[in-house]
Amino acid sequence: MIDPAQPRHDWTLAEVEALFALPFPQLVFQAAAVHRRWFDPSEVQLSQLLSVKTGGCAENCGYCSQSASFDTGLRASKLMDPQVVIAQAEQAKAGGAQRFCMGAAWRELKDRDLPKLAAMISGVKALGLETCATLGMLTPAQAQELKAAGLDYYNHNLDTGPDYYAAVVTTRTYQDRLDTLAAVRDSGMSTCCGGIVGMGESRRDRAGLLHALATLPAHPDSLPVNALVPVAGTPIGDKVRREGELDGLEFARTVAVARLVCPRAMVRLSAGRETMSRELQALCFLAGANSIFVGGRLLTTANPERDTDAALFADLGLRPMAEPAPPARA
Ligand code: SAM
Ligand code: DTB
Ligand code: SF4
Repeated sequence: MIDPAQPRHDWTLAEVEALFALPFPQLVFQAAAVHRRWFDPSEVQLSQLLSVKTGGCAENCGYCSQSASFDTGLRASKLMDPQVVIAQAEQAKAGGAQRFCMGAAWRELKDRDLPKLAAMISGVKALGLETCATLGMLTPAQAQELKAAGLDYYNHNLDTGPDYYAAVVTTRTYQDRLDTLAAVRDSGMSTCCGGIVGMGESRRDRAGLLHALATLPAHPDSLPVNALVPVAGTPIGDKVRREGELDGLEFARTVAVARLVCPRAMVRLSAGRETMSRELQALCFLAGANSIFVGGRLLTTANPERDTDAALFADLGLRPMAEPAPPARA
């Protein structure tokens, strides 16, 4: 008999769409059951972000405040000094973060920046934090150097389903993203890969994204589900501000399907929590989300303050994950 909680890599798009089409209570019940099979559902992994190089990015991702193609009023800045980053990581750790994620608004990593990044990464790791970075496209050699510097996770999102991708970004291909993910996997680093929901895509596109993730050679160890933060001045942000945001129930469905198709991944309730009700967040935790970003800032936009999340956790009986689970290569 097929065990629905065992990781599979042979999902068909039709099967993923069928999960989306389940009656909502049935979908959430199934996802909650699978969640319990692999994790303690009261535990949530806590990551904190820092933008170590902001703005002026050469890519044209239609949702992004940091693309040089759009006027979002954001001030670009240079790569931060490692000591400044390490000091911020220390504060993040003192505030309860378990993983520290350094983000740079780059199309691809340049070799000349590697020494500074290596100093940053090894300094953050020496604090006893898990390390993560998101620096754009990587070559296999660069992935190996980052791994050698002490990088545990690399974040690189597929962002949306393959059919909607060209409506989001035209300066790189889906295959470019898949190639970087392969370089990360081959280096032995853990992968953090997910996407954005609420960019005007169809349910089939959301299923397409989760199908692409579930049929990778290895499931993502961490799977961020971002709710679009509609940034004024970006084409997708402006369109969503005019036409309305995605229904919360559909967002919760996406979280539940992510849990079902990648059962051992840390499913992260990522961007968009600042404007999400406590009730919707609770529903997402029930539907299998078990990771969040903490601290009042994501990269360039707001996130709930620490005490707001502490109150939510107290009211829901949730607690930070005791020992971050070892990456589950499924
Ligand atoms: N430049 C690198 C890259 O794109 O891979 C790393 C940084 S980029 C900001 C990381 C991810 O943040 C994107 O892939 C996207 O999924 C997410 N993101 C960016 N802007 C967002 C927004 N306005 N709302 C939701 N998610 C967003
Ligand atoms: C991910 O999937 N979400 C994070 C992280 N990976 C790098 C970024 C969210 C960014 C939200 C918009 C901003 O703050 O600029
Ligand atoms: Fe650049 Fe990343 Fe923003 Fe795209 S999402 S414009 S690659 S910073």
